[in-house]
Amino acid sequence: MDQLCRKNALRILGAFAVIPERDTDLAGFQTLLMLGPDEPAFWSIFKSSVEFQEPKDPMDHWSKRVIGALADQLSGRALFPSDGPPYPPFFTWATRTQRCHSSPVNLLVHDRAGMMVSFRGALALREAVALPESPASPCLSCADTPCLTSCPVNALTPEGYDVAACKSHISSTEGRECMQGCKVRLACPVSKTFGRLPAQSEFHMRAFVGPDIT
Ligand code: B12
Repeated sequence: MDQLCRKNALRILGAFAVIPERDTDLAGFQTLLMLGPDEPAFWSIFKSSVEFQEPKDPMDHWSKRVIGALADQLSGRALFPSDGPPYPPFFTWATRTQRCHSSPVNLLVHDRAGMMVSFRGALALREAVALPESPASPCLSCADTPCLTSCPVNALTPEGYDVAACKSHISSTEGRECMQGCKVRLACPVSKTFGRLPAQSEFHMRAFVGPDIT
């Protein structure tokens, strides 16, 4: 399964066993796999795809084609974070894999991707899959907690996320550097080893801010 995902520049970032009484939207499936980009290979594969040329939501369209095909091949079902509102609960699902945890500023942190974790989709499988033990949250051994002090406008705090303050700063000249990737997410010691390319981070930040930025 991992090989199949990696051929498509995706990695299994975690999985959990479906609980029928709780996961009523996943009736008939036993396992949920959560898929994210295989860095740094992902960006060059995406850039050479037909979807990259599309003017709107090219990465979501790429994800639907590639993860949709994987689901067909495995007789499973593909689910996408952008399908909403209402959105499928990717944040909660991520924590259920026990490989993602809520960081001190709420954003997710993953054992290998750190706070740069993101999902391209999830695959619901009909069969039960043996799941490995999960490592503890990297935040438990993080002495400096740079995520708490790295946002220039203090938009990400334990109390929540000030979306307006974040957007207004990164749209201004002073906020240029944030366009290369959120400083909070990049400050996470685990994120530093993940290999996400600045060009890919900029692509996401542009999508987040919207078209009003030059
Ligand atoms: C709406 C949304 C946003 C909104 C609102 C966020 C907010 N105020 O909470 C906006 C547009 C602002 C946003 C921004 C970003 N988001 Co967002 N977002 C979502 C989305 C589509 C839906 C969340 C939701 O409402 N779910 C519905 C509820 C019912 O489900 P839930 O998952 O159980 O809800 C939990 C979360 O909302 C969580 N939560 C609580 N506080 C916060 C704070 C933040 C900042 C986030 C992200 C989540 C979060 O608590 C809820 C209960 O457990 C999810 C994808 C998804 N389908 O879940 C991505 C998602 C949470 N976002 C993600 C990302 C990557 C981002 C950005 C970093 C994008 C970027 N620039 O690259 C930015 C953050 C800004 C920055 N500094 O870089 C990632 C997770 C990243 C992480 N490490 O945690 C997700 C999972 C999408 C993905 N494809 O992987 N996002």
